[in-house]
Amino acid sequence: MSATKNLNIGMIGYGFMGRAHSNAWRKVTNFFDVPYRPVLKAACARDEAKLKAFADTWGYESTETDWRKLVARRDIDAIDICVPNDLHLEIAVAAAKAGKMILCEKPLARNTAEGLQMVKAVEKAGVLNTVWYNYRRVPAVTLAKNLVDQGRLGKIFHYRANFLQDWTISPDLPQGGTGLWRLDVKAAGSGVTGDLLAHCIDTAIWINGPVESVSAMTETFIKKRKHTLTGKVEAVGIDDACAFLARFRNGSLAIFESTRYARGHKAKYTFEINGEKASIAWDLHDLHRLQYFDHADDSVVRGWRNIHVSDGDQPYMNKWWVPGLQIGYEHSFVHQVADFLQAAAKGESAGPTFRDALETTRVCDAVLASAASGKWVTLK
Ligand code: SOE
Repeated sequence: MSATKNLNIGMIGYGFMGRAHSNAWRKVTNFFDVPYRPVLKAACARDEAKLKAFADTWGYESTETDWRKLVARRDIDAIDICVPNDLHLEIAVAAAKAGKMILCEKPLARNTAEGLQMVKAVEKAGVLNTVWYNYRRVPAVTLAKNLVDQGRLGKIFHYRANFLQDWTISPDLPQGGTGLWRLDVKAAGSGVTGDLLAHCIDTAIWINGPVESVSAMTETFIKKRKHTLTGKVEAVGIDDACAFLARFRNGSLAIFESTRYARGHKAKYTFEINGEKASIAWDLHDLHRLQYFDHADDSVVRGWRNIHVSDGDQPYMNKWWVPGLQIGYEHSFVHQVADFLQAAAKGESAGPTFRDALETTRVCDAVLASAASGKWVTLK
């Protein structure tokens, strides 16, 4: 299959994710045999000067300062939403009504009610959609999923995940505005639960199946921060840290922890899965490696294998360099674009779809409800 048709991209937002996604759109045809050639047609944001610089850097053909105008443009096929969470709903619903394909940055929405409206909008309009839970497409993580699906771990007993950071420890850090909207509950919806645990939950559901019930605790260590937009010191509404226990439908027990107060950790996402026959472990700081312990190994050499995921037989790796040469974080986004384009040619959405991602948001809401009530919450 070769890229015979253009797919015109309208990018909304130019922050960290705007860059990660733009890079993926640009790179994909250099490495993957995809049915569409993405064209960076227009970039959209409010700050005209910054937008112009972003558009020039990444090679966007045009700019818009009003997302409604971008969504209304007939020459745009797909809308890529890279703005704070409080704008996801309105943009996605408008884009769906305009018949655009939609790629939405995670988390899908601030809460289940918003997410449900987004799911209904894309399903009613019949538009292709996906949510950028990029870690699914780190080759070592995809390999973990494949090993579990092949039954190599047997019955799963335990799932354990962490996402640790330390960037909000200073009480002088304001909340709100560019770069700091994640600290403002109105813009973000929640703190580490929606921002970081959502990644862990997405991966966990994908690999280990549905979550049945959760019991959580949260803490807001810094209760008041100056708000960048109002200039006033305001109450902090986000969870700075969250830990929860979960039961999965397959009978396994799980423990999840996330914080922005783990001094020394910048983006320490790890998970470990223990099954009857084998265990696997992964660490974002060593993202190209998968740790694997197989109880069936001869006992004299049995032990944890440190798999360097760079062989052509391993997920996505035959598209990159030669065995032994690893890839990194940005490639997970390239993989999502490649899968999205392949699926689009068949008239399908690439996972996680809005509906898949809604499940993660439902678990996040259950976690926050449990932390508020101090009780176990069952997901219906
Ligand atoms: C927060 O610091 C953040 O950038 C998240 O928003 C991303 O989703 C995560 O991948 C890295 O950390």
